[in-house]
Amino acid sequence: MQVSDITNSNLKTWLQKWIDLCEPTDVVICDGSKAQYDQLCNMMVKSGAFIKLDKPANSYHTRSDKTDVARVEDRTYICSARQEDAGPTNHWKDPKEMRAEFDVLFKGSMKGRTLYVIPFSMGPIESPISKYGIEITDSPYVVVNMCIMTRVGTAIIKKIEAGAPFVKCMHSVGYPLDGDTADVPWPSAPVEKKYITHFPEDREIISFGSGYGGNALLGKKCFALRIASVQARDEGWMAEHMLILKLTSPKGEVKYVAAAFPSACGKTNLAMMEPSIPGWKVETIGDDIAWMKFGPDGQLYAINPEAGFFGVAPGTSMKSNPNAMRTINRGNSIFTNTAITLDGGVWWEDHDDKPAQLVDWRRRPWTPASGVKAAHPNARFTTPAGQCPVIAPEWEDPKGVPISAFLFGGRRKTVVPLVNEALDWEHGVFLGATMASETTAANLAEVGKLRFDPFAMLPFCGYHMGDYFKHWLKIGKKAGAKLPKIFYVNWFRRGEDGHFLWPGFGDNSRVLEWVFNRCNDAPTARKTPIGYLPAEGTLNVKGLDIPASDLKDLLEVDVQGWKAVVPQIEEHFAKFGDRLPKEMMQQLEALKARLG
Ligand code: GTP
Ligand code: SPV
Ligand code: MN
Repeated sequence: MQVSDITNSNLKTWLQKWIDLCEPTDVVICDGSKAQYDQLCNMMVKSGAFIKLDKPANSYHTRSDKTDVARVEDRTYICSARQEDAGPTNHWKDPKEMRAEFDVLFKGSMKGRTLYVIPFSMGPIESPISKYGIEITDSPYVVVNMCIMTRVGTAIIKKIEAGAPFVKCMHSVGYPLDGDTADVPWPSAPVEKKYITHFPEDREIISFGSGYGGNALLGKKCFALRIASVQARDEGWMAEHMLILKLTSPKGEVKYVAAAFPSACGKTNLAMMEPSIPGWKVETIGDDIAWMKFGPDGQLYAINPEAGFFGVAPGTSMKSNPNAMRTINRGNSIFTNTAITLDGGVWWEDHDDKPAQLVDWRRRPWTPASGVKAAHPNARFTTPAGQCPVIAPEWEDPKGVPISAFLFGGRRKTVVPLVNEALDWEHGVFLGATMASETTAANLAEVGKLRFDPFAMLPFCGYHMGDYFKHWLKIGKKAGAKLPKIFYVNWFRRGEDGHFLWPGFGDNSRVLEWVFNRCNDAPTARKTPIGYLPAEGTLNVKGLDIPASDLKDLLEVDVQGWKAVVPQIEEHFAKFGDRLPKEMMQQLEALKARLG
């Protein structure tokens, strides 16, 4: 298929505009076929951008430029027509000025390169919850990753020709091959030239200068969260930074749970966990993003808009996440910024193997004595969701799965208990709005700093966060809605000596069991000033080797600690001015009163 075969004038005009501006040598429309995927991978092996691994099968390794290793929140903009619509938590640029700047930046930006057109669907092509996009990119790395992460195919162009709307996604690594410029294994632009921009009114994304992850795979955070959150607000549904899991009890009863944790805070791990408690089963629907709409029965139905996992590699092992290891060991995966072993495999910190020698992500020889990390902390694997051994059979069901519970959580060394159930929906929205977490390597900035990250959406909400809280409240008021119960969890509480109080990973099934029972109205909770906590002896700790004092700390309400948090919440809420829903201040006042 060629651009000249396209008849939809909206699509054709948009494509031709960028082709004319970027001046690529070639234009290729991607068809999502295995033959095209293999051909692009082989091409990158020849150019030195990819290394074909000996294991897993049909897998590749690549290393980014050392400056292009994570999302760049400081270079991410919401270019809404009015600045106030981007809100206090987003960077904003005037859309006209931004587009004018892009006319300069993109001029000739693809010289010497191929421009790829990627037609993709977020969600199963025929699902009423799914949406389509077209990504233009000059990065073959982006093409092959999009082929794993989304559903790529020319069938989407047919849908658009038949009138389906689509999100315009424009991407260039910003490294033209003009004059004598030689290509490099990972082309990108310096950080001050990087722009990850969103035009919410136009349902359009323009990204320049980075080839990494969410900066470049535009179906993921840019579309499925920032643009989709605006569409969801306008159309009455939800686009959330949430995993979706299927939980089956020993009696065979099924519930679906969605959980919002910030980047690198445990979504992939929880989504495919192996329960440590007998008889319980966890299966995966999605590990990063949930799109949810009300069904006729008043339930919220969720789909995973993605088709693959772009997971954090460091920390992943047979001990922490065996099902992720099994997924990637089935092959067909891409490893970015991990280390490689001398026998053609991959390695990262806390991997099961203990090699004596490696090549690190910076291409340097590495031994355990090197004193540096062999893999970048935000090294990632890209792997097809369909080959996860515990993927739920219904993971591609076009109608989605009914959600019984939402979990919110993050990394909190202190104060926040292991699990806490909201008193009601509005209190649950308050818990989401006041979520805070220690920052991780998923963003290019300081790691380990506590920041408010409402609903794990701080970097991903495409509009004013105060209006986003309002949207959550509105969802709770829908007539006839059967709302999920809301819980707040924290796997990352530490003791004074720094050790994790909770073993986490498979033992998080113990918390899921409590959540499951609470969804069936089990009388296993005690009411506290912050919400419902497990009543004495109702959290299943059978077979768990945990000091009684750690368990006590995990399940106690730290009243003094919460009182100290109140002024921080006040300061956090003040940012939203008159767009903060009054219910949030009422919730804060009620919390203060309950704390005494
Ligand atoms: P994104 O893909 O960035 O959105 O991240 P994610 O939320 O999917 O995080 P992921 O599951 O990849 O976990 C990130 C890190 O947290 C890994 O290094 C894990 O080992 C660690 N982690 C996950 N679950 C737990 C847990 O229950 N306890 C502890 N202590 N660490 C955990
Ligand atoms: C995240 O940072 O939340 C991710 C990785 O899931 S990225 O795709 O780079 O956004
Ligand atoms: Mn994520």
